[in-house]
Amino acid sequence: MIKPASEKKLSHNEILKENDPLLAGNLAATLSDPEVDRFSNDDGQFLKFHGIYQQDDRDKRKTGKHYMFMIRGRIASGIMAPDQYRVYDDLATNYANNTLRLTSRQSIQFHGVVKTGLGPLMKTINEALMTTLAACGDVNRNVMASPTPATDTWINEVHADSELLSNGLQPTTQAYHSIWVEGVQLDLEEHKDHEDPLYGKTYLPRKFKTAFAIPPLNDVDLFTNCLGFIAIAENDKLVGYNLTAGGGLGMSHNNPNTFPRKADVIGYITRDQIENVAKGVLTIHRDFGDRTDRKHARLKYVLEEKGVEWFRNELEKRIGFKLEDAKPFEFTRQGDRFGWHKQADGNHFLGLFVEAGRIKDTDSIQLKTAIRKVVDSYKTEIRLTPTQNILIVNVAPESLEGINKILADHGVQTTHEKSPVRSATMACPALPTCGLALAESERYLPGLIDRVEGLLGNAGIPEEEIIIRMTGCPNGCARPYMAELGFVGRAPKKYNVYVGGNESGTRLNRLYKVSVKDDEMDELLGSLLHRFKGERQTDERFGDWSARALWKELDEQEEA
Ligand code: SRM
Ligand code: SF4
Repeated sequence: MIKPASEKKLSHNEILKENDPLLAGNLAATLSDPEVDRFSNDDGQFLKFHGIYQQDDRDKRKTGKHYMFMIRGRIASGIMAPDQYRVYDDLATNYANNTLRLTSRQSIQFHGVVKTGLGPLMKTINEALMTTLAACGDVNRNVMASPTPATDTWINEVHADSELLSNGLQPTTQAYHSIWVEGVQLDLEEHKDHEDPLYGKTYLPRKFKTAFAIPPLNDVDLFTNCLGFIAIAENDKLVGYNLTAGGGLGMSHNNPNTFPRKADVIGYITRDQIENVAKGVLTIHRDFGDRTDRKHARLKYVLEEKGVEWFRNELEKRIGFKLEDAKPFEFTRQGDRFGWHKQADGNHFLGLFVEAGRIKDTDSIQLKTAIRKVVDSYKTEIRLTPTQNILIVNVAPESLEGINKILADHGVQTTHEKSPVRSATMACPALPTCGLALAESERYLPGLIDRVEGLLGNAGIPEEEIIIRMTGCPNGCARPYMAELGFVGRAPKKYNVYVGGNESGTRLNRLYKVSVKDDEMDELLGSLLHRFKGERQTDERFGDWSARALWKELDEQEEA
């Protein structure tokens, strides 16, 4: 066992990593043991680095713990070739709960996989040359990048840079391959000195998140990432990136040491410098992040406490050159474009809204079957968006009609027939799978939006778009703190209500009301929407009105 150098005790996860830097635990042995339906709690921590969460069905807790697994892919920029999508779709049918859960970081999760299905599922993903390694854990996670091929001819270069970092920041442990592909338990004694060239023996103090944005679209919610790159083009050529660092949203109720934080703009770099710079930022987190308190261990707290000047100096020492000043940029919008649009190269893409990110078949809409038929018939590339939707891209003009027919035959709408307010929503999974959920989210938000649609109608603004996001706890997985109207679970049927985020994703919202009960929601939201209708300035959005009118009230309350 290592001896902590500081007065404070290292967190338990630090000891686990130090003692088993391969992250192998007892995983292979437990996996092949037919007598057990779960892994030990310590092995549960190692599983995360392999992209797996051990969960139990919280709907069934009254009858004991029913263990199951969530598996998350690592899919750089959310880009999937047709064959890769087909593998995911088959795995969802054969081993998970027959749904694919699109995530807020352009990935896909399987839910409800039992232990006997875990091995075959993981092996198949790897045999299809995909991976789940480092989709979770104290490492760099799935790298996000704007997926929308709308206007810029150089978007592919941004995707290449995103992939470069996705690969370049990957941990090197052999355990992943040996457990999930070869089914072999590594000899830990033999590998006890394994030291990852980038992460060292104990990896990062906490998760690390990276994203690339292409202004004016801020669809990746850039400022919520630990490390961010804002594409800068000159004469229609990508030349470099503004660098951002220190964003993150997770917090805990009643713990003022934890808070959402927007990233700072640090400087400008050229394209050839991104890997060196990314490693510099990541190793600052590795070396200065708080390893004694996992709630206070993200890079954002290093930036907050040591300051941007210190951070820039430390980074320049590590990368060996001075950063240029950031170049001008402007974000005007977040979110996805729905319906058919023309790509810069003359092909077409279709943006499809996926409610709460859940691709499934219901009696009225067979979304899962429809997407699969489109992919089978037209070999289309699928792109996952940062707001849990999908884009079907690179579609030749002559294929549009056939794709529209498949979708229509399965009840899937391709035009913006869903209300604008619904298509701007996101919810995290929460119950019954997430062990941290304090309230419902994915299962609750669609019904709440039915009510909001009614309230918008009553207020005389039925077509208003309001960016609404909900999470079942304050960890912020659907990025509720950037929403114009955010709901954060506090207890069953009780939510904290946040207001004042903006359309460009550049402003954190503020807590407006604490613990609003489900049966108080219509009155609160109805009165806010009526006020908004009456007080808004020309074309003012709900978030901007809230930041102007409601924040003033909050300031007055704080001063009183
Ligand atoms: Fe998250 C933990 C789901 C994006 C902040 N997140 C979890 C876990 C794994 C629960 C757990 O630790 O037991 C959730 C699994 C639930 C389930 O049943 O599937 C979970 N997070 C998700 C996803 C699936 C939400 C979604 O609706 O899409 C997202 C997966 C993204 C991916 O593909 O990698 C997801 N999580 C986020 C984001 C948004 C983002 O990254 O853009 C955040 C806020 C940004 C940030 O990191 O600060 C986020 N998740 C957290 C936190 C708080 C971390 C912190 O700094 O304190 C936790 C709790 C933890 O890590 O202990 C968490
Ligand atoms: Fe679970 Fe909370 Fe994340 Fe929702 S926000 S998925 S409840 S950890």
